[in-house]
Amino acid sequence: MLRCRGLLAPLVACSLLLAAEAAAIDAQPFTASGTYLRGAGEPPSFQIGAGGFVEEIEAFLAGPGDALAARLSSEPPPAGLALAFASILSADATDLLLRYDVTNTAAAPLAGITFVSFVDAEIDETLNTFFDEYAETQGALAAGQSFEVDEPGFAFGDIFEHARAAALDGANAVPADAPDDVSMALAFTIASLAPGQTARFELLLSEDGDALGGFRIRQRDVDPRSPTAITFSGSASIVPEPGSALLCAAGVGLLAARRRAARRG
Ligand SMILES: [Ca+2]
Ligand SMILES: [Ca+2]
Ligand SMILES: [Ca+2]
Ligand SMILES: [Ca+2]
Repeated sequence: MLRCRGLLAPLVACSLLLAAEAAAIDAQPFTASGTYLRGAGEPPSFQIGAGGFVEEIEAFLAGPGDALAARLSSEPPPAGLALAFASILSADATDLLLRYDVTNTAAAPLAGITFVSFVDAEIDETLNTFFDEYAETQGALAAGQSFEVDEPGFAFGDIFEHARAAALDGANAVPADAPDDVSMALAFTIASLAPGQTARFELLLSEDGDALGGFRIRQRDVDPRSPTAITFSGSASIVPEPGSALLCAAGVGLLAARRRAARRG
């Protein structure tokens, strides 16, 4: 099924010049669930590097056995899961961290939770279109991690359907020798989440090549006038529970007290 794309917003020459001079990330407001969609007819404003602009950031979350993931821009998390989102821009504004904390609010462990992050960005769309771009991947996927690069589903790509199904195909369908409209997705599956436990999914969008974990996708433009590269990477982890951290600190304190007592004795 094809998706709709809004008409390209016309940009006046002076704003293009400004965009070309500016670097760094100028993130625009996210929804509470950590998604973003450029308003129809609005000029691009969520900037990455000199010429990159985010069109859409979507997130999907699938619970145990779900055939379709919840699309978090418009749907609540699956039953038994709670979501908290935060975005953190590095001090030099070159890296934007998206942090999705997913907590098991059910009474029983939940097995097989998959989180998918989908990013559609364009590089110098007004200079050379959004479909003269390609992606390259580097490094090795972590256990439980998967990826996909494809046209975002307005023409031929199946990435958005795969993200919705929480089943990415692990292929780059827009490599350097077949440039088109690039979109990127990363997915992480957590084998089991105990009651009260929180899984943390962190995604990084970088304009200077920084990455999280051992795997990264880099979006580029074939036009030598467009040197912007957008690097997308991520990682998943289990957040240590405050209770266990406190217990651990208490245990260390007790041990130190016993050592002191032993020395005195
Ligand atoms: Ca950086
Ligand atoms: Ca382009
Ligand atoms: Ca695909
Ligand atoms: Ca794109």
